[in-house]
Amino acid sequence: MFSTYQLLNEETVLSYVKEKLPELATASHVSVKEIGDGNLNYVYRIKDEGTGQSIILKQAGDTARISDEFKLSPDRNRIETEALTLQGSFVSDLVPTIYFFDEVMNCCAMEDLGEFQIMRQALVEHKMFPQFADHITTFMTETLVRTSDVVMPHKDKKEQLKRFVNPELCEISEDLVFTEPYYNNFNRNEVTPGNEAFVEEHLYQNTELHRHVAKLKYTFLTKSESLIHGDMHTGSIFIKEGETKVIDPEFAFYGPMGYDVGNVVANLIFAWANGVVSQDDSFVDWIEKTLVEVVDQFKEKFVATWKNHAIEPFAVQNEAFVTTYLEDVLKDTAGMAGLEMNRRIVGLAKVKDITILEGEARLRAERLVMTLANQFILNASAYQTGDTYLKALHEVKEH
Ligand code: SR1
Ligand code: MG
Repeated sequence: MFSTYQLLNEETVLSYVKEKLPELATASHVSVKEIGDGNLNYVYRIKDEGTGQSIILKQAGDTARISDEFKLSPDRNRIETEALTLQGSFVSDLVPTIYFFDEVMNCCAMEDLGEFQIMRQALVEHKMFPQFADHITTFMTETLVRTSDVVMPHKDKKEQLKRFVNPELCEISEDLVFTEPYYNNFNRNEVTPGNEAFVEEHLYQNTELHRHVAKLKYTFLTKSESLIHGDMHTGSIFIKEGETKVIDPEFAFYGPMGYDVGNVVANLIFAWANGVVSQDDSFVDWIEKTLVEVVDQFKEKFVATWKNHAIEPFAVQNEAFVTTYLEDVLKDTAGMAGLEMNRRIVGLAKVKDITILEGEARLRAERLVMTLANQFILNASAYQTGDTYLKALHEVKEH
């Protein structure tokens, strides 16, 4: 019945999973609920109400859920499945388990992370997770260093790179992250009334900034460094006390490591800006501590992973190479963080940490984010430690 591709709905999904998973075919009451709240796909929770067991089924359509104007190959579901499988081979505790992938229907079934919460929502509620920095830095260093030329035989890496060519999803980022927020002639931008003059001066008319943004865009286009997640914001992270799972790597491709690390930094800063304007000092303190830990633990674990797994002769024999390499990754990180920050304020895909705020609080939070973003982009090589970020946050907060 499902031998050709069709977009499932709450009715047809039940017949589909019963065909795929015979154990569900005999269950007396199976419930289905579409629970997707992302921009691209359809996500169903399928639950055997008798046993209480459930799975998640994720299907890609041929347009983005957020808007038909994005025509996208449903092959992104294969990329997501293969990326999760590969990441799971390095850090099985930090990703959901995949049960099956169906290349005809462009869907995959995976572990239901029912008791977890999407991290962005948890941060909007000012919840704190002391182990997050440890978990996310393990995820990033393991997945980024171990898929790079430092660790993989170069020919194997090139083979893998082919499997992760992801032109349409990369194009979304090229447009939404690297281009549109810097010009006022893109109708997908939406500037909050009250911040128009700020955006005009600091983003749209800032040719010196544009020079740096162009350089970062070309880093994204050309630096096939590692298999990156490609969309590592806090909406792509499930979290609960003591556990973290990174989901949704459908934007994965061989790109610059700093894009992932920068996304994590940027999304912590959205939560920080929310905390600052809401005057929640203990939440702000936790975010600042976490940001410092993310940068510093990333550095430490990067070196350790490199030392444990490197096979590239220069990486093995030249002690100083790792330091030089890491400096570049951290420079990319700061620049990419700045780009993610500006685009979430001005561009199409905004973030709840900021949009939930009202009036002057939202305007101030946006200006805090854009001010820091431009500093990170313009002076990217200065951000080599957690403390350099902390200093920037404190200065802009006092200003
Ligand atoms: C059209 S997709 C908009 C955004 O949602 C995804 O999660 C990516 O961040 C993308 O930029
Ligand atoms: Mg996503």
